[in-house]
Amino acid sequence: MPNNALSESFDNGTGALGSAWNVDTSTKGEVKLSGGGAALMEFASGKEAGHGYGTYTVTAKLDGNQPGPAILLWPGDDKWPGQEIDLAEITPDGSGRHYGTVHWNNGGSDAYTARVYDGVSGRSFHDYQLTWEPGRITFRVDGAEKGVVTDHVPADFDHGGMNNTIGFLNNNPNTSLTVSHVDFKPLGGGASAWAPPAGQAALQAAPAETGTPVVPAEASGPVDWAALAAEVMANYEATGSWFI
Ligand SMILES: [Ca+2]
Repeated sequence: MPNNALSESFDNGTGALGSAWNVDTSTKGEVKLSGGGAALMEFASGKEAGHGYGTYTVTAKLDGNQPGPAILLWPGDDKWPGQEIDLAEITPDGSGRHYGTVHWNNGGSDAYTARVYDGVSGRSFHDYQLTWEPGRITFRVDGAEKGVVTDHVPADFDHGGMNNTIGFLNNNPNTSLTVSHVDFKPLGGGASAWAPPAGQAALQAAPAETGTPVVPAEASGPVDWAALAAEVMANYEATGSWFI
């Protein structure tokens, strides 16, 4: 599968994202994931599935101040621990802060580095953006740079590595994730023609800054999607299908 551009407005249900579980499509133009287990994802059918180098922009609203919602790029081969890259999750410290991560398989164990999106509040729509290019992943929110990762950046399928599929999860009854648009432009494909609708994600005049790496205090517990990913894998191994 080529590294195709994607623009999904959710005007027709879950649209281009083919694997859905407990997704509320009752509001035209958006999808909502809430409750203890909901997921929406492109099919992770192999290393060439999904997308590679380029810019991913997701207009979404995260509600809650506990881990639960995730905007993520799941490994194309559906194997975890592995090449998971997350555009947005909520920190486990009760602050309601959002952060992005780059995961890798460290000899069979999950390892990751995170960047906290300082100054970003939940309960309103933001444009969460990730640019994946050779040796560098840049996180932005509403156009403002929030962090850069240059270690453990994977190569995409076209460059000898693996692509990732776009996905959304929510696994906490106290949180929810509402997504109104997904846009992907391959690297070198030119500027995005799509602009967020007024009122959904007003650009914020936040200063550009580099996010703070999350250090072992947050790495000591089951932060992130380890438990969920294990469940995903158990289900996948049992049924051959991706679901939580
Ligand atoms: Ca929409």
